[in-house]
Amino acid sequence: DPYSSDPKRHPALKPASAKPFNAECPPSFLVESFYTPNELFYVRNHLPVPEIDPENYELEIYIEGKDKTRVFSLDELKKMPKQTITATIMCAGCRRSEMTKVKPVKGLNWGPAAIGNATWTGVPLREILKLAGVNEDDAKHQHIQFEGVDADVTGKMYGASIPIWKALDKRGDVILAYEMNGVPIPRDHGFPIRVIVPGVVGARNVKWLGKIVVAKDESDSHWQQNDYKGFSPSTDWDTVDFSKSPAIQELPVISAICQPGGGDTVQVQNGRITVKGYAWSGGGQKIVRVDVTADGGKSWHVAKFDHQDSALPPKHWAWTLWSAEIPVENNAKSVEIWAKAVDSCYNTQPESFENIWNLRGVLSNAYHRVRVYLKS
Ligand code: MTE
Ligand code: MO
Repeated sequence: DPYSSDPKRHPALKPASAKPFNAECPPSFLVESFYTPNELFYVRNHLPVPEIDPENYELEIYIEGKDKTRVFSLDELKKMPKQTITATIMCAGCRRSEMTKVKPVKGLNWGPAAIGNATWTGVPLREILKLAGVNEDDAKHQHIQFEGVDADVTGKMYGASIPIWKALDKRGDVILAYEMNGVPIPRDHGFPIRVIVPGVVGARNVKWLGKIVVAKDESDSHWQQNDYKGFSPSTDWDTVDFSKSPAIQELPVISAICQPGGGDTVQVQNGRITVKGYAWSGGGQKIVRVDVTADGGKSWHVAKFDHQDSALPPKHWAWTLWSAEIPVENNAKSVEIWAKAVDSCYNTQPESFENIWNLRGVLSNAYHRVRVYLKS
């Protein structure tokens, strides 16, 4: 069993798949802390968790067109000037289970908790690239490819890439992280080194980083080329052409109600119920407003921000935790609560899933709707 040396997980992580391990915590836990505890942070593994001896760890950097590779040990990386950022990481398939209700899609049945927020400490990628000899003005290099050391039975490694501007721009804040929330990155999240590409879909945040290639082209990995792309609702498995859609990088704005959960019974106090959730947008955009309704949009209530990072867009990488006290109709037995967020580009969420449905169930960011029962 290639998964026999996978780490032990917290019992609150309910597996969507056991081998490889994929799991999220109950959504209500997410709003308990701005920094998601490491042991509750969702896990999305495509392959077995590799066993890496930090003493012998090596990160290889290869620049296409040069005949030498540069190698860094973990010690060397840790001795370099470090940077800490707060960044939310989200899987492209977060909230896929709602899109599936329109029509089945292929993918793990994620709820709203395939997302987490943490501090990440490490070396800025651009410093490493400069040391390795990357020339910013050399137009023949357009992408930075990342390769994990996790491999399938044929020896193929997990891989992804990002455009080179994101890696070289000081404002991009891409780091080779060795700490998550102040401790060495746990094995499930990429020990000993993981690239953090803030504002960009989880899939490009490659864990167990083994190799970086400065290249003309995008990564040719399955996950860059034939997965993690969006399509029209009319595209089906007979007509899909993965080469025609760009790989997802920056994610669109999303929000979710985490407390109460769907089907919960809620105490009404002074004619109101309390609702809590998160909101986040990709590309370093900040959340500027969250609207909540309990009457199908006849009246919208602006949520209060319980925790928001002070960083300005387009460097606002962390989620916003919000809450709202919403009036409910007298003697109503149940209500449906909706939430939608607005980011600093004034982008907002689509109303329903019908017109954003796609065969992989990614970018599933329609209004979040939760039906709850009321107790007076
Ligand atoms: N990196 C490697 N090496 N192998 C993987 O399977 N999964 C990716 C990304 N990096 C993956 C990877 C995907 S799809 C996501 S959503 C995030 O890691 C999940 O990160 P997490 O498990 O730390 O939450
Ligand atoms: Mo993902």
